[in-house]
Amino acid sequence: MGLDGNSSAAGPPQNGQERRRHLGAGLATLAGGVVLLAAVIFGLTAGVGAIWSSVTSKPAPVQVAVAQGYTGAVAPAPAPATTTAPAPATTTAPAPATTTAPAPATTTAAPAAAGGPSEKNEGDAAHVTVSLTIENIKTAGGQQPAYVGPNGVGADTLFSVTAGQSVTVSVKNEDSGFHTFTAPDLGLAVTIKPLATTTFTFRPSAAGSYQWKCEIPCGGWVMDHVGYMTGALDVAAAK
Ligand SMILES: [Cu+2]
Repeated sequence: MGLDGNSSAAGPPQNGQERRRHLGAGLATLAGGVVLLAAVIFGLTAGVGAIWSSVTSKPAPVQVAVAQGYTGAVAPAPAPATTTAPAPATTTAPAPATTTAPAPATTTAAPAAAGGPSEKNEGDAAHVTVSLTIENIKTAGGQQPAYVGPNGVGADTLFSVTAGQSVTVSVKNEDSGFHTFTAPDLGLAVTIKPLATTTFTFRPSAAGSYQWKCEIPCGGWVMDHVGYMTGALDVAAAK
C-alpha cells in the first residue's frame, strides 16, 4: 500500500529508491524462500529418516521372526522324540506277542507229546499174557499130569515176567482132575478146573525167583520133581 502510494506520488525520479526497496523485498523473499526450502528439506529429510528408520526397524522384527523360525526349526528335536517313541513301541509290542505265543504252544505240545506216547508204551509193555497147559505125560512114575510152559515140560523156570507188569496167565487143563496154581509169595492160590481153561491176572511188584506148586495130590512123581507140579517163576527187575 505504502509503496504503491509513494511510487505513484514520486514518479520516475524515485526509481532508485524503488529499486532498492524492490531489491530488499526480493532479498527478503529469497531469504524466506530459502528458509522455507530448508524447512521443507529438513522436513523431508526428517520424514524420509522416519520412513527409513521405520523401514530399517521393520527388518529387525523380521530377523527376530526368522530367529524364532529357527527356534521352531530347532524344535525338530521333538521330531526325533517322535521317531524314538515309535521305535520302542514297535519293539515292545512284537516282543511280548512273540514270547507269549510260543510259550503256551510249546507248553501244550510238550505235555501232549510226552504223556501220549509214554502211556501207550507203558500200556503195551505193562501187560503180558502167559499161556500154560496141563498135559498127561509119561514119567518114571507112570502117566501123570504136568504143567507145560513156554520153556517146555520139566523146565526149572515155568515162565518169566517183569516187575510192575500186569500178567495174565491162561491155563488150559487137558487133565480130567482139579489142580491149583499156588505161589504164596505172589499171593496166588488159583483153582484150575478139569478139562477147561482158567485165566487169572497178577502184578508182581518185586523182582525175584518165586516158588509155585499144585496143592492137590495129583501124582507122586510130578509133585516131587521141579518143572512138573512144582517149580519156580522168574520176575525180572523193571527196566
Ligand atoms: Cu496137580
